[in-house]
Amino acid sequence: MAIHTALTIAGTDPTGGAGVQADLKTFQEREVFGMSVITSVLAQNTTGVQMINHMPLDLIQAQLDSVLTDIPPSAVKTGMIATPEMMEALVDRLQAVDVPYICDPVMIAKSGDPLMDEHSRKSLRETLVPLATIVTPNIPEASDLIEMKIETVADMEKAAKLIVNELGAKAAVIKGGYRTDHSTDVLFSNQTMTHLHADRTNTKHLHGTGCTFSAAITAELAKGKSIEEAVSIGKAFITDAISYTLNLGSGNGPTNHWGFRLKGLPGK
Ligand code: PXL
Repeated sequence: MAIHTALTIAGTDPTGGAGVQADLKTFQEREVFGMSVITSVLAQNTTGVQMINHMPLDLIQAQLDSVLTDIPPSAVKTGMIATPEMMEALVDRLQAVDVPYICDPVMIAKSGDPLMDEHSRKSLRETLVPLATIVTPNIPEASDLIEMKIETVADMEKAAKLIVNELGAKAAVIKGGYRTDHSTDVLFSNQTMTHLHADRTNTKHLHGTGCTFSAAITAELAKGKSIEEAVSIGKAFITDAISYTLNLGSGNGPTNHWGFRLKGLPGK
């Protein structure tokens, strides 16, 4: 049996709904061996972020070297990379690992707390995005990356195209979760535009949705699936994780990482 492995490079959430913890749970659910490099330790819960401590650059690099010299990942994902220095510290190693790389351009938490410093946005565009197999921004993040207002689905299409054609990523999926009318995601890959539809669930429990969606895509790319297949399975996975809500926490609660098992995924 082929063993598929995936590495997440990201920040933590002690309540387990977002960040590294959400990524590892999602990898496990998709039967991919999960590994992690921690960039920032956060004190946070469903009500917000209480404290953040960034790991020293040499410790981030040492964690990466520990993994990469021992267990090669079949795919790599980055989440919260808070400073330009951290981004620069990752570039050489990301270039050297010749596997799919999923860049989740994490900027703010669902609670509204900033997870990236102001000066990092330009660096993200210049360092990590050009290396990505796929970038997975929500509407505010895509807006920030390409410096345009995004209101309509046509704007989402334009943004996805620009992330590929101007910023140099291989593919981009703009997530529709921030819209109020429908949750259509827009994928631009192989010069083809695809719309992914899902019914909306009326819930405030959306903490970690971005991490979970991009981790599911990472797991499928680790298995050798195409970008289109991986995004389609990721969409089904996050839709079930949202709809089978757990109602945990007093604020914006986590998604249900085993939700898809309660219904089953297409093609599983
Ligand atoms: O989903 C964005 C995100 C990424 N990383 C960490 C987070 C969050 C959202 O809360 O906490 C550590």
